[in-house]
Amino acid sequence: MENLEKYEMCWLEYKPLGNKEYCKRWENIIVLENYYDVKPCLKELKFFFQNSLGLDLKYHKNFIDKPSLIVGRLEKIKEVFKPAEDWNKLINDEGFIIKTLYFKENQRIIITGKTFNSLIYGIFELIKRIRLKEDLNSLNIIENPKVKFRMINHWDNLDGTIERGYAGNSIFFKNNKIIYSERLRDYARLLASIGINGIVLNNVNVKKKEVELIEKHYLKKLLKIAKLFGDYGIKIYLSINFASPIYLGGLITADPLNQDVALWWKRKVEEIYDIIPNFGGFLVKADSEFNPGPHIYGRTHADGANMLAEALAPFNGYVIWRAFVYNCMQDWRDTKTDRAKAAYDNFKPLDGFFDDNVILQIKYGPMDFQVREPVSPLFGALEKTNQILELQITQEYTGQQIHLCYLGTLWKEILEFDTYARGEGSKVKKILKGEVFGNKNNGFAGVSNVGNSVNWTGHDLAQANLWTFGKISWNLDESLERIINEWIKLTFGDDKKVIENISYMLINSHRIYEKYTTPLGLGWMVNPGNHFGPNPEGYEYSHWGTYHRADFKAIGVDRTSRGTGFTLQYHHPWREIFDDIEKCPEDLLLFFHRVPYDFKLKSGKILLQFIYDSHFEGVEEAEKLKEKWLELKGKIDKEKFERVLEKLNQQIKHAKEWRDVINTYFYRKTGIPDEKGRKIYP
Ligand code: GCV
Repeated sequence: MENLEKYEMCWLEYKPLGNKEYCKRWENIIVLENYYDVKPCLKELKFFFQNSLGLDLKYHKNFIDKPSLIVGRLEKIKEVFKPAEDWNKLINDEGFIIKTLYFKENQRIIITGKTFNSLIYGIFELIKRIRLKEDLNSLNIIENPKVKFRMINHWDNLDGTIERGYAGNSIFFKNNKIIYSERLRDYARLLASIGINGIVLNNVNVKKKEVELIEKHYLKKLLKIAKLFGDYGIKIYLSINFASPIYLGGLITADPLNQDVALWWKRKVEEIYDIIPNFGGFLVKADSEFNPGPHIYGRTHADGANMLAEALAPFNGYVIWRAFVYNCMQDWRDTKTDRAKAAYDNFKPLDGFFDDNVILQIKYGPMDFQVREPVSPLFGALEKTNQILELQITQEYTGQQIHLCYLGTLWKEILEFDTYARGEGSKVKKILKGEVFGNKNNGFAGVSNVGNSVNWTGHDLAQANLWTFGKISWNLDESLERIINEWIKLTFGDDKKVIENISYMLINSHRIYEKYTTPLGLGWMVNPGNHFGPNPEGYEYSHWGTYHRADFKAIGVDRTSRGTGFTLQYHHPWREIFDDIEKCPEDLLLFFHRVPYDFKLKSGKILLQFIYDSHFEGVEEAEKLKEKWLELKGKIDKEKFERVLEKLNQQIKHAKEWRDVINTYFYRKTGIPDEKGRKIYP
């Protein structure tokens, strides 16, 4: 087993707590299950008791006449205790119950649920509650995850690099080999503690060596990883190359309707499950950014996905098919072609044609994880298709884990977006919960921000993004205040000032980043390729386009019904709202409209002045983030404090660069000076 570098444990750092005496009465645990079936949870609890409480957890197979914790699935609990209400009805398959009760002459804390996953989540919850110093005498917790799929997507390559990774190299792969290390167990613990139940190990761009990951020699190695994650209730999935029958099978086609191709996949899937019985399924990026797919054979995405789904169905496996499909070589000078329309145009006509074990994975916006985009119109358009909301935890366009950019605020807005698909109240979160269209195989996928750096995420505060992703995937209605508060307490302790200042920093950071980079829904303006740093006319795939089409008079893309027609993909009243320059939410103005620089905004400012002001304010507010952090000196572990400070310094420097480059660009384009007379040239 390879030993990786030293690393910390994020929110699972079990530091000594002062409440040993209080917890001592809970050091006995009655385990109603076969020890090996619940070993990971028991080890977790034991480890926590030792490290944080200085207590030795004592296991018992039989009842004891002492206060005790009792762990077991509902079917086992029933043998020893009959609750007044039917607990079965209170929870779903992965839900759990933690209750403090008095029976058989002693106080007991029962941790139960229907499955082993429930017990894992229950144990982590109990540990959390003890660490948050909650009253153990009156626990009455009933928790159910609201969606079935809570997944992390790694964009890790076999050589150890990570596409859009900003926290070191892969913890799974190195030099075309699979790494098996204790660090993986710790990663599984971190993920299980936030309710994650699926992980895609490799990049969606499946090129070169990665195609081979579904070959026997790799599968055998992956088995160990699948077992390890399986211990924590997490299934592993793999991204596949749609043309694998050609690359690996020697066939001359990958046409999904060709019988040999279907048979090849059937055999391949049988082989996979033979080696890895708890395999989750495939993630597929097809017909996008040079990845092969069914289009080349004149077939649809449904043809492609269903062919794979049929092979996976006997094993309860899933095909997760990405909706991020667009023609990256499209000509941006053609004002009718619009990348924003692509996902809807590709997938809306296929609604109802996908098999039950196919899930469409849809990026939150119609473009590509920009700092702000409208919510993809596909949410609300697909009534008969299972859906996964894809969020990007890794900060590709949001500061690459050098800038502090907490994404929970943005994600909450996305979940609260009302699609009006079935009238008012058809929010994205309700669609995912299956409350609007009734699809149950829904969920979340978060593109991982984790690598082998000491703190896992590069920026210490970027851990909050991973934590929040798990928390909102579990409970889409959870308040951000609670999510943030708990994370800070578990990671940095419960000092009032620490909580106050870090909360401030997290809650405001996305808005601040947006202000000094690309406000008003502009997006992009980054260097092509690495997507970092300002480049107002940076355009990905050619030299003649810009994403915003700025000239000396106006900026923005007319995506209204009079322009590219993108607004028509939304339901009423969004269509009309987005269509109308006066009604369109200002933070998306330039996404939907082409606007002259002297257009008056609601504040009375002209557009250009808003852009100038926004960039100046953004920098000032980034400086304030640093002040807030400096106030915590002495209250935060020294190494962490210095690490974050270093990042904040870089952020401020870089924010100034953004401010100067963007403001100068507009000044040069328009010749309109800043009305406040501030220096625009760097
Ligand atoms: C993994 C964007 C990113 C790519 C990423 C792609 C995707 O284009 O820049 O790095 O590829 O999205 O989500 O497939």
